[in-house]
Amino acid sequence: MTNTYIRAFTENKAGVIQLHRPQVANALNRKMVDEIVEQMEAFDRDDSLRAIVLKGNEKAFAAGADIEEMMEDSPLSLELTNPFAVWDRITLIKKPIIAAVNGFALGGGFELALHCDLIVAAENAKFGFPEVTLGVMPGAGGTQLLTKAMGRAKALEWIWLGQTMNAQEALQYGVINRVVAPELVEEETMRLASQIVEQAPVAIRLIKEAVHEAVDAPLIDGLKLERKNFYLAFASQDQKEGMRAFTEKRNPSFKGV
Ligand code: CO8
Repeated sequence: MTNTYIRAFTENKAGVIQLHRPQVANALNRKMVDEIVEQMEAFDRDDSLRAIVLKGNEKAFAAGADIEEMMEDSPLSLELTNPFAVWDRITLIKKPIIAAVNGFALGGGFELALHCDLIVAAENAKFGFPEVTLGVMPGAGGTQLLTKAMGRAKALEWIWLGQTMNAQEALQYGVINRVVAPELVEEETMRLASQIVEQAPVAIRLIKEAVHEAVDAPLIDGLKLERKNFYLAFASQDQKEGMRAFTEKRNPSFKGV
């Protein structure tokens, strides 16, 4: 598929996806979401890459679903085309995904950031679900992911009121990871990515799976998965390398196998 609404490139073992519909604050139309997901999958399959970074521009990460594209939908057209099902594929991405958020992350744009594993935001970033002001509600994971991140009471308050939260509030409630000056967002994101890509990739992916399980599964299932993944890590050469490097008092060199 030719990309129309995103730019994709690689930088220091990270695959970078830049949302690129600047004339509409990166509003997400359906082709754009397809492009994002397919590019994430391509980066996930690429052995030379160890992390994925998603970013917008200075003004907006993404201002939500494309309202013009959506406004004439009917229940049946939505049911038959099932446009939001593609989002589930993001949850199958194994590599770490980091969002770099400048400006607005609203509606579907906030949902896209919440589908990422880590979020680095600018001090002036604005997060929110304005759907209620349009007579609808979040539809690509917002009610679930925000509630898992910040708890029921605050999530309901924010989604019901359609208010935006600033970066400090989002940080305080554990929704995002780091807040930096707007001009430093990309640098900080790439710095975080560069630290992650130097870790043992097999361990990184097993950790991602286990931590996501902690959010979604009963404790006993999470404990079982963690144990299985711990044992599985011992199938990797990187486990031998990591422990040998420790005993030899040198830095490990991880190969991802
Ligand atoms: N859809 C379509 N066009 C948009 C959108 C959008 N979500 N957001 C902004 N635009 C357009 C504007 O219409 C405007 O176009 P034009 O220049 O032709 O008038 C251009 O982008 C620039 O926007 P503004 O002039 O409004 O710029 P401001 O700086 O004044 O305001 C805002 C920026 C605050 C982002 C404002 O544009 C805004 O409130 N946008 C709408 C935000 C919103 O309501 N988002 C939720 C949409 S519903 C949703 O996301 C449902 C999720 C369902 C699942 C997700 C599937 C992808």
